[in-house]
Amino acid sequence: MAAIERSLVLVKPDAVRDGHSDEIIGRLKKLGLKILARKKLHMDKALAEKHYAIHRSKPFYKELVAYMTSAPIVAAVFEGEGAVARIRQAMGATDPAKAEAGTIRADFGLGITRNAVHGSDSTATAEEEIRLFFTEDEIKAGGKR
Ligand code: IDP
Ligand code: MG
Repeated sequence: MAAIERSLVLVKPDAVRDGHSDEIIGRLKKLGLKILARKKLHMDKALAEKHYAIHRSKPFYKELVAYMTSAPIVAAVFEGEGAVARIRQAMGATDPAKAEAGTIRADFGLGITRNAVHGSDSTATAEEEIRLFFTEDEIKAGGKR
């Protein structure tokens, strides 16, 4: 049996703008994962730079930070057995053009930067990312669902 894990999911700006947040969050809930907190927010540059710090030296970093701060996103904390890998699988490959049919990125991604969704890539980064976006009180209270 896989361990109980938490993962941070972000619905990216275009997907929020186009009204896909509930569908995307709903697909992840259908995996049997529990949602511990959810809120809509507009990321500022400092938050985006912290969240994507690992990509600071990549050629796409500036564009990525500009994109993620361009309009509101929806952030959510999921919990469940093997949540990190199961969410990554449901998301599909980073490039929507290469994502498997039926995955969130294949269905809603508009390009490699505008790829609809973020999901933590390990349990360690999940905990770091969750702390950037949510206070413990928000998680206990369930945030705004
Ligand atoms: P991931 O989101 O699938 O984990 P990462 O490699 O961690 O992919 O990249 C973080 C984000 O940066 C991606 O979700 C995507 O929005 C953007 N990105 C990644 N690679 C590229 C690229 O080659 N060009 C433009 N944007 C990219
Ligand atoms: Mg990543």
